[in-house]
Amino acid sequence: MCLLCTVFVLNRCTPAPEIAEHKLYTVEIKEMKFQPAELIVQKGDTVVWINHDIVAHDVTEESSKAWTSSLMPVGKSWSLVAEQSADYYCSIHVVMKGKLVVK
Ligand SMILES: [Cu+2]
Repeated sequence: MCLLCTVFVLNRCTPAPEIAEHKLYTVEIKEMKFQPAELIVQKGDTVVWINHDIVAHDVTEESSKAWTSSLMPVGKSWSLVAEQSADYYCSIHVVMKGKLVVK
């Protein structure tokens, strides 16, 4: 059997794509903004917010405060396993808004 055929046969034994590992996404907080402001992820992926600004912020679900990072001092990060889409904001600086879209 040629090498390519061997690879093909072996690949067929690997797990199905739908149980592939979950991904990790990062949202930077900089200059009073979430960057990127809108993030599209798959359910079960992890999103990490990192405060790279010069003041403290938080990351809070906007409509019902379903989740919050609590106060994130400069240099700190907080993570969430994405379960459903949400609009979020910084409850200290309410003009700071972001969107998480869970597919
Ligand atoms: Cu803020």
